[in-house]
Amino acid sequence: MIKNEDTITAIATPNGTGAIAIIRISGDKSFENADKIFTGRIKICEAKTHTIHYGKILGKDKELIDDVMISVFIAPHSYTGEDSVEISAHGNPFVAKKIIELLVENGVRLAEPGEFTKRAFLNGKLDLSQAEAVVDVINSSADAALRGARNQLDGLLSKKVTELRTLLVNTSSLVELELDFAEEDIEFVDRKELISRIEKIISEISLLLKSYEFGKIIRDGVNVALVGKPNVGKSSLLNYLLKESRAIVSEIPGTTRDIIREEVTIGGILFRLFDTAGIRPSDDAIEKEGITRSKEAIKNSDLVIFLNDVENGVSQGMYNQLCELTEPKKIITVLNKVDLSKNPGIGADVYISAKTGYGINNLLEELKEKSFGDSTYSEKSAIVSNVRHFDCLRKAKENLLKAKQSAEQSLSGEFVSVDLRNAESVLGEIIGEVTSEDILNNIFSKFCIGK
Ligand SMILES: Nc1nc2c(ncn2[C@@H]2O[C@H](COP(=O)(O)OP(=O)(O)OP(=O)(O)O)[C@@H](O)[C@H]2O)c(=O)[nH]1
Ligand SMILES: [Mg+2]
Repeated sequence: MIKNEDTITAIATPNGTGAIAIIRISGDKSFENADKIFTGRIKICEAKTHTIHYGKILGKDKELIDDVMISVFIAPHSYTGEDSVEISAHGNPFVAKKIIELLVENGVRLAEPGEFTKRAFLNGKLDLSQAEAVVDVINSSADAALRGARNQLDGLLSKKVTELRTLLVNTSSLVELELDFAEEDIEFVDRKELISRIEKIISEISLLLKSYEFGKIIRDGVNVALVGKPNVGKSSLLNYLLKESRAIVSEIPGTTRDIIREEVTIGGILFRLFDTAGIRPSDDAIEKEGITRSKEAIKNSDLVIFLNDVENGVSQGMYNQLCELTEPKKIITVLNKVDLSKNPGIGADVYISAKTGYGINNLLEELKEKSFGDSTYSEKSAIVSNVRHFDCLRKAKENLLKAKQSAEQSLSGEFVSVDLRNAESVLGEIIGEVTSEDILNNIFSKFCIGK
C-alpha cells in the first residue's frame, strides 16, 4: 500500500438537504480522528471492519452536533484501500459542514477532487481506466451509458489492454533476445511469424478504435437537430417524441424562434433533440437570429432530421443548403403530415404523421441505425468511450505500423523492438501501468469532491 501522510475528509453526498449526508474519512488516522469527535458504545479504533455504530458527534464544548451512524472499513478492505470511515449524519449541509470543521480542527485535511479514487488507484484497488469509469457511472443518465461505464468499471477494457500488452511483451522479448545473440546469427522468431503477430495486435487495436464511435454515443448521447421550412411540423414532432406539449405549435409559419433543447431516451440511448426555427428568407430581426441559430445547431449535431410536409414535398433546394452545413450521411429526410394525403410523394427516407404517430417507429429505427452505423456492440466486449484511451490506442497502432514496416524491410531487430516497446508503453498509459503525475492530476481533477 502507498503510504499517504495525510488523513483526508470530504462530504460524499450532494450539497443540499436530504435524508442523510455522508462524510468520508480515509487514511492512517481515520479511526483515531473519528474517536476524537464521536461518542458511542465502543471506540471506533476497536471496531471490527464492515461494522456500523450508532453514537453522537460532540463539538468543542461537548455540545451535541448530531447523532450519527459510523461505518468502519479496515485497510485494505475499503474503497481507497486505507483505513476509512463513513459518517452518516442527518442530511443538513450545515450539520455536515460542522462535522467536517471539527475533523479539520483535529488535523484531518480536506480532500481534493477525486482524491479518494486516486488513492484507490495508487493502492491498486482499481486501474486507471476503471477509476475513470467511476465518473462515467456517476454521470450516466441512460441505460446504455450506464452499461458502458459498468463494462469499463468491471475491467473489460483493462483486461483487453492487458492481454494486448502481454502479446507485445512476448513479441518484443523474442526480438530482443535475438539482438543479444546477434553475433551468433540466431533467429528466434521468423520474420513472417513476427509480422503476423504484429498484424494480429494491430487488428485487435483497430477493433477497439472502431468501438469508440459507439462508445462515444452510449456515453455522451446523440445530438439531433429538427430542421426544415416553417410549418412543416418540427415542433409537433418534438412534442410527439417527448409525449408532452413542450413547444408551441401553431398553423402560423415562423412559430418557433429560439432553439428548444430536450432529452429523450430511445432504446436505452440518450437523444438530445433540438427543435429549431423554420428556415426561410426573412426580414424579421428576431426570426433572422433564430434562423442563424438553427444553422449553428445543424453544424453541431450528430444527426439532422430534415422535415418536410406533404403539401410542399421534399425541398431539394433546402436539402442542398443542408449539405453545405453538414455531411449528407447525417441527414434523415422525412415527409410529415401523411395523414393529409393518400399519395404523399417520393424522395424521403421516412414518412410520418406527427399528428397520428404514423411512421414514428420507423423514424426511431432510422435514428438508431444512423447513430450506430455498422458498429456492433455486445455486453461482453470491451468498448472505448474515453478520448484519452482512444488517443493511446491510436498512438499504439502508429507504433505497431512502424514496427511492422521495419520487420517487412528486414531492418535490424532494434528498429522493430523500439516501436514495439513504445506501443506497449502507450497501452500501459490506459490502465495506468505507465503514468505521470500530470496525467493523474488531469484525470482526477475532473472528479467531484468526496469521490
Ligand atoms: N394534419 C397534420 N397536421 C400537422 C402534422 N404535424 C404538424 N401539423 C400542423 O402543422 C402546423 C405547424 O406545426 P408546427 O409543429 O408548429 O410546425 P413547425 O415546423 O414547428 O413550424 P415553425 O416553428 O413555424 O417553423 C400546426 O398547425 C400543426 O398542428 C401532421 O402530422 N398532420
Ligand atoms: Mg416550431
